[in-house]
Amino acid sequence: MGYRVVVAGATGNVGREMLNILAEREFPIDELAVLASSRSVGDMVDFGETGKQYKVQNIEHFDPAGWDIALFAIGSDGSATYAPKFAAAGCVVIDNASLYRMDPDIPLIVPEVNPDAIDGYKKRNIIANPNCSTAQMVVALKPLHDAAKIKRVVVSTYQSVSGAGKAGMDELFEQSRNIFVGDPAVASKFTKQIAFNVIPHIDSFLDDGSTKEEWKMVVETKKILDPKIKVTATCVRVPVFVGHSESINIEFENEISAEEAQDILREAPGVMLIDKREDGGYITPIECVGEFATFISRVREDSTLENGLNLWCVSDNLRKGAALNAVQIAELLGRRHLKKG
Ligand code: 11C
Repeated sequence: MGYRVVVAGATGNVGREMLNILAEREFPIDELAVLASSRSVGDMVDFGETGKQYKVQNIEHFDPAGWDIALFAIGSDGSATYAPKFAAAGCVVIDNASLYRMDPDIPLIVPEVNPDAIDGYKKRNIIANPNCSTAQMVVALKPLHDAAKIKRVVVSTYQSVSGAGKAGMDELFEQSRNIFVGDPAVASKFTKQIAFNVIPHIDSFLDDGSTKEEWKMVVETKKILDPKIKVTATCVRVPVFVGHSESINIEFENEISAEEAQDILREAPGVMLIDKREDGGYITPIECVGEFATFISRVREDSTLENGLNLWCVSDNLRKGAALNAVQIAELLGRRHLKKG
C-alpha cells in the first residue's frame, strides 16, 4: 500500500521537479493529485518519464481530507492560505516556501543533516524545506562539523537564475538573444541586466545592508545544523540557468587537514567529491544539472587561519535545493511515522 500524494504548484520549476523526482525514486504512490492556481487548471503535466500525465486541479477547490502528504511549491502567500487547511485535514505538508522555516514549532529538515528533528512535525503537521543555497551548504558542512567542530563560515554564492523561477530563466534567455541580435536587454525580473553580468542582490534588502537570501543562509544553517555556528554570507545571481555554486571558507575549533576533510567528504551522505587538483578536476554547475548529489571540489587549507579550510560546493538548486530535499523528507516521514509503502 502506498500514499495518497498531492503536489501543489505543479506547473512551476520546483513543482515539475517534484513530479520528476517522485517518479525517478519510485515513491510509493497510490493516488496522485496535481494542483495549481486557477490560471493553470486543466493543463496536463508529465509524471516524470513514466508516460503518465495528470490534469492540473484548482487548489482552491481541492479537499485535502484523506490525503497523506502534500508537497507545496506555491510560495509563501499560497502556503499561508493553504498549508494550515491541509494540515488540519490530516495531510502532512512539506513546504518549500520560506514562511514557516523559522517557526520553532515546525521542523526544518535536510535528511542527511538533522533527520531526528522530523519527529516534531506532529505539532503542526507541517515540515519546512530550506532555501536552496542553505540546503547544499549544510550537506557539505555536517560531516566536517562532526569531525572538527565548525566555529565560523564565510560563504559567497553564485546562484543560477532558476532560483528566481521560470521568469528568471526566460529573462536570461531573452536578454542573451537580444544582445546577440543587437536589441536592448530589458531587465524586469532582475534589477539589472543578468546576461553577461552578475548581480550582488537576491531577495529584499534588510536594515543592516544584507539581503534576505543572506539572512536565510545564516538563520537556517543555525536551525538545521548548530545554533553556535557563526555564518556570514554574500549572495550573488549569475547568468547560469540551473545549479547554485558556493565558495565556502570554514574555521574549525579543532585541527583538520585538507586530506582528512577529503576522506570524510568522500564517504559523506549526499556528497560527491570531485577534487583532482588539475585542469578540469572540479565540478561546475552545468555538470550537476539533473543530479541528486551535492558536489564538492577545491578542498584546501586556509593558511590565514589556525584551523581553516576552503571548498567549492555545487548542486542542482531545483533538486537538492528544493524538490529532491522535499521528496527525501517525504521518504523519511514515511519510514519513521506514516509507515505505508
Ligand atoms: C534563489 N534561493 O536562488 C532562492 C530561491 O527561500 O526558497 C528560493 C527562495 C526560498 O533565488
